[in-house]
Amino acid sequence: PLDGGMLFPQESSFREVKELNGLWDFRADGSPNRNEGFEKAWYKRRLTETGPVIEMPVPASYNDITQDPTLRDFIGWVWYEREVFVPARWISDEGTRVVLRVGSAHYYSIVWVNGEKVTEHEGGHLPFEAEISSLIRKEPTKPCRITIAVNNTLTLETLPPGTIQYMNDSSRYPDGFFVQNIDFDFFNYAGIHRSVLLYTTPKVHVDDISVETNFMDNTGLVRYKVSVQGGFNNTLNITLMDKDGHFVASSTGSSGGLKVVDVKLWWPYLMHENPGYLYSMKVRQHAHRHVGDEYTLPVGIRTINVTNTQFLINNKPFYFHGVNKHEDSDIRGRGFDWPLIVKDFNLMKWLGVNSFRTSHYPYAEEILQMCDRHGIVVIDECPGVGIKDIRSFRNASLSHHLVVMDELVRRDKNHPSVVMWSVANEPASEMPPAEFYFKTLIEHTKALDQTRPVTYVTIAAADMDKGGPYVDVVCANSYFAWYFDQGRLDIIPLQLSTHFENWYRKYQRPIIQSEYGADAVPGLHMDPPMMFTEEYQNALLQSYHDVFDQKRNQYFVGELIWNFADFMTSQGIYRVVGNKKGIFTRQRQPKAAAFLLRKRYWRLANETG
Ligand code: GCB
Repeated sequence: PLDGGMLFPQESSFREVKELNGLWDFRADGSPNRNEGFEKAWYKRRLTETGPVIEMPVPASYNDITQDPTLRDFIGWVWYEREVFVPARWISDEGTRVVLRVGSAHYYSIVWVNGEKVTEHEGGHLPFEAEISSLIRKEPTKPCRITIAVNNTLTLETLPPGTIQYMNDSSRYPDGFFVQNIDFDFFNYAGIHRSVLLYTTPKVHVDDISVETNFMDNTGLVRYKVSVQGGFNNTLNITLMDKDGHFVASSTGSSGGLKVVDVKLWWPYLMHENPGYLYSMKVRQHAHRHVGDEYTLPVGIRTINVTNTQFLINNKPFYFHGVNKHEDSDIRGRGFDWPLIVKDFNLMKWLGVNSFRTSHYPYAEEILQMCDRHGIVVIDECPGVGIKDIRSFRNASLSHHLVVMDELVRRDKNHPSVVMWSVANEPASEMPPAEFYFKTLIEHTKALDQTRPVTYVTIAAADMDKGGPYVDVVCANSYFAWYFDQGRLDIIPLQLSTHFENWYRKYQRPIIQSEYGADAVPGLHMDPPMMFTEEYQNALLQSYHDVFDQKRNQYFVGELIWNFADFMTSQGIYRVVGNKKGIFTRQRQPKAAAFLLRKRYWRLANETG
């Protein structure tokens, strides 16, 4: 189990937050073994003293920031550094705990403060932190120097996996030439992707909170658990307030239940006129002669259940009409960007989207918080993508995958918008070791969270898929008339119906079309439709929709288009400057398909409630 909680940093009368975003000093370690930074201990002095640096924005992927193709395609360690003044009151008050937190960095990170290593973390897309209180008190008047080394090298044990291939044919490649092979379809953007923060808590502090919600008739129930660290004999007061700040219920102690009369449930957008209703749960901690602490958690009261044929939210059938996304945009790569996030929410609402999947990795917490508030339903996916090589099913890979699920559930467990976990995307689930792998992974995830269904997204056929017996909902991708039977739109009705029937007959589980789509280069037109034109994308979607509508009243519970927007991939003959299956361009302008989908989604919103 993980050591401690990972509450989203928050300001209160007892806590402060200081953002360290902006320009950092930066250097990629271009030495042949990529190891000069460690050999020469770059973290011991200022980065400017050990060689040339450039300015690098944080948060952002570093790949598309400069004009240098070697940095775009760089593999190995890059070094970030900046100095920060820590407020004197944080240093002088021994009762203040100072924490350094990185929202995410891809892929492997090591962090030093004033030359002393404070933490390291494996994996992008999830936060990590280190308490640095005693360190900064050693040299109270000096600015504090933060160094972060980040390595994007993927191996068979990383998530996603990858391999490095050395090209030894000296008649074709220079000495030391290597490539990184990956089996997933998006650019392996790297760097510090989310905010770096310093934040404080009191020494005795609320470390973690978990809530589980339920209701019966008009009465809601919030069961909670709070853990406190840094001291003994604490008193905990829990108060639940409604949206207007009115008192609803209270309790004391580290675990218990709160009863909510005349409960206002958390409903998805378009299902109810008050979507995304959130109560606030204020957790107050005080101990004799110690400063108190206070943390407020937004709480949505709702239930999730799955039957053989339905996905139920608050006991009502929910139909997913939504999108798959990426954290991806021009220049920033995967870097956190508020204008982009808010624009994407506005586009999703324009489309009538009620749900999305965080393909193919956990998204920023700020995005999930928006989903909570707006009532947008989320399938929360871990970075288990591109698991195609049989060696990626070995124990070392599985162990890391389990840890990633621990970290993901720890971070996202309290979001009402998250209704299902996806432990992987399109693994080689037809291979024999996949059965044990997915059985273990899914059981593990269910043990971490008993309130949400668990799935992985498959591309395998029902009779081949080894993990099928363990998922609660079948999430099936298919690319009929695209990767197979290219150009033959007429085969879709037959192939898609057969595919669904096979899955349902075998497992009697609800089915979601978790991906389908076609590339369209914006502005390319042809009628009758041809592949890569806007007309072909439209016609393909339309044929899929016809089948969805036939199955909708049976066991078919959702459709998620691939993809919301065009996104960057590695270079290859299948991709014309990235994947063009977006219904919006990468710059978020609509293709014809966006209008088709908008019409459909608003119709579905009216029909499915
Ligand atoms: C898939 C993958 C997705 C790709 C998509 C495509 O099945 O899950 O990551 O981008 O197909 O366009 O090939």
